[in-house]
Amino acid sequence: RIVIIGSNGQIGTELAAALRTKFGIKHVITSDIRAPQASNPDVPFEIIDVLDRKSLHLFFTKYRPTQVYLLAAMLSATGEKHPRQAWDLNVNGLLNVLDLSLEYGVNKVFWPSSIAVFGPHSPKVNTPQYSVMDPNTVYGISKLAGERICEYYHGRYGLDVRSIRYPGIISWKAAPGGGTTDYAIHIFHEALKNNIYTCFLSGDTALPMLYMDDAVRGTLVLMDAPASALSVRSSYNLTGVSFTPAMLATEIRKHLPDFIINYETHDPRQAIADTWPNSIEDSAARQDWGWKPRFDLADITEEMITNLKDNI
Ligand code: VAH
Repeated sequence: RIVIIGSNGQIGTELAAALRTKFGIKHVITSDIRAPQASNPDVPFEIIDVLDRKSLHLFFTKYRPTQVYLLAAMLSATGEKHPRQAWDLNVNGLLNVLDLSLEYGVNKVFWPSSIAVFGPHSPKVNTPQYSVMDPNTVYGISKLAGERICEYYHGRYGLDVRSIRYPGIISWKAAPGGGTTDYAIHIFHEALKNNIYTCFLSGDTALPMLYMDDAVRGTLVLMDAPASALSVRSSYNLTGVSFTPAMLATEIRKHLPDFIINYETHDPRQAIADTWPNSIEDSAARQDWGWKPRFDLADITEEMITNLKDNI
């Protein structure tokens, strides 16, 4: 059985769908802190608070998962508003899941890290797998700590926990949750609705990004790779494409010629984005498990506009 904790989120929603396709709907148990908006009686779902060890214990006893995907987290922008909660959820939630995965003999665990683990003194361009890492958001600090904990549980206890440093992820099916890269999603909704968007990052803020289909496919390829192939047990660098809001606006104008973008100049998310890499080097993932992105900026823009214009 496959268990997903945090299945209502932007990534969890699509990872759950992909896992159901792969393993069968009855073998994938979804869970989150509250019921999903559109609940489907055919889909096994449980309300789980990853910080409630007792109910988590009962959950593991009931389902005895062979694989666990822990997607519950508080992202960068929200985490700066609630730092203690972000630390607690992101770190103690991970520890709870790793301990129970050990206790119940779970075969494989997936836990997402983020390019937010890099900081002001990390190289900005083609940031390498191993690098100076001085994150200064609670989210980034918690993800860096989580990477160290995952590597420790693998090294000391042999737990097969695997991780990817996701860049900003762009998707249209489920709303993003409080991230700094979310402008790259909001912009499509605003462009299609109002033909104008006020971006909370400056036009020249380059960030590494990944289309959701690439992120989900990469996650499943990593989870299927033989353990012997994996040289990284902290978290793999991964990226699809790097672009700035200005570059994205130019690409959108190929579909919506009159689209206008404005820039806010004092949003707190700018200070967060300025500490992150402009681009990422992901050769370890390419060498160890054959990673290769399929969606470039033009593909992402085409996908987002095609799929959103019918929904808006
Ligand atoms: C965030 N979307 O903005 C997340 C992600 C690299 C960015 O971690 O916080």
